[in-house]
Amino acid sequence: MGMRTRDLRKPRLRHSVGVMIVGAVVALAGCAAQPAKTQTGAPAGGAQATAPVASKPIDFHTLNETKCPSTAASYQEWVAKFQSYALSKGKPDAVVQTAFVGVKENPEISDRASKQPEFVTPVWSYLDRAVSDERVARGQRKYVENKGLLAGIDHDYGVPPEIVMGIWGIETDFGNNFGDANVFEALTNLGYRANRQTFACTELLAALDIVAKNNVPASRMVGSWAGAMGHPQFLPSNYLTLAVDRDGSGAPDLWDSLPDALASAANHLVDDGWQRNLPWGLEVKLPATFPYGEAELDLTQPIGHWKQLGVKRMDGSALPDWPGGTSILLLAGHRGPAFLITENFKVILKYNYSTSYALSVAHLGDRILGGRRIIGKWPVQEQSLSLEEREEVQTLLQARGFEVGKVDGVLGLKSRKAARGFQKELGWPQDGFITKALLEELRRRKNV
Ligand SMILES: [Ca+2]
Repeated sequence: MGMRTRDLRKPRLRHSVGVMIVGAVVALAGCAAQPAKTQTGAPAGGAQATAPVASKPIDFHTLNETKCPSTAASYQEWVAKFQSYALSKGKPDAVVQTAFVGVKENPEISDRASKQPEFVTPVWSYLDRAVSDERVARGQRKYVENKGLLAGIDHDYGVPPEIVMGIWGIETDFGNNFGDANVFEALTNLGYRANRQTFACTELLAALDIVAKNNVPASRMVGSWAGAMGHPQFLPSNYLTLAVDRDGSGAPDLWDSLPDALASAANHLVDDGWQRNLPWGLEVKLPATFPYGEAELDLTQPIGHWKQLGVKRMDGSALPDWPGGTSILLLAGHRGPAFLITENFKVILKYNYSTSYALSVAHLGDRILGGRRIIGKWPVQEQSLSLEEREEVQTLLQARGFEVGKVDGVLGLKSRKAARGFQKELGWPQDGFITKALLEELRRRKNV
């Protein structure tokens, strides 16, 4: 998959390789969005005391790989095969040799990448953690410290300080936590065991290009277990195409230069279509008669449409006159908060395709700049569905003739549409929110 051609339905594989759930409940996508996370991996070339599998490096010069390796008998063999492949792609021998010195097998990385979560984190729990009061306060301090830089980025890129701060805060807690996995180790483990060979090979080749350009030494390229690096959590391919050298040192430095890191994040958004002077959206009040079937990410309308339906700002005043397509977003059904979102919200989604992520970025930024808390009440009493139950919902919807796509426990657009169809049969509000109560109705009507 070309990293620059994507649509909204295609996950970008930034953080949670293999697991992207969008909708009522969303997996914690950004590793840095989980304050209690444990980082895996160690810098290449570091202490090797805990290598779980003792195997000798294989001399890749003896191999003749011309394709991204799909299988290997061992982790070391996968690495050697990849190195041989990289040579065939014209990467310099010395770079291919040194970049992988000390990388070791890390089953935790591949386990995290290939597992479906048993329970997905509800959006309200995600927000509580991602936009904690502590993080807002920290963000406000960081904002004051970097006000000049942020104003300059706003001027040059049209991405306002609150959005840059939101991305920075959610991705890495303002640089507090950008992961300590060496990118070569992280990606080789994904390639070897996590069934993400194409992704791993593409990004490893890009990582070698970064080293070959003498931009960054391989050992300094650290980030998340999924290969996302530095303050803005860029994949190596993002670095090559989107990272900018704002401090004039001669190369983009996403680890130790805030001007480079934050301008690169803004540049990434601009590349995805960020529009100057267009807010991400705002929380809104829906009228009791609102047709909930119209509240979906892929249904866009000019703002006048929502005005006509009686949608208002939370204080009861009229909606602003924003240009372009807008959508109504309900992340927890008709009882939860509602948001009017613009095309710029969808640009944030391209940075990391999770609606909980994008709302956290937007809300954290607003809070840092003095905006208020979300007013609507989340339905916190709703229990999360287990993986088995999510698959059961999909199977039962399918049995009733609704199209859900793959039965995989991922409740995306198709599953929500199917749920709406069933809600219509029941005479329920068609919000597409898949709850325990919906599952119970499906079970009850199994043979009807
Ligand atoms: Ca620089």
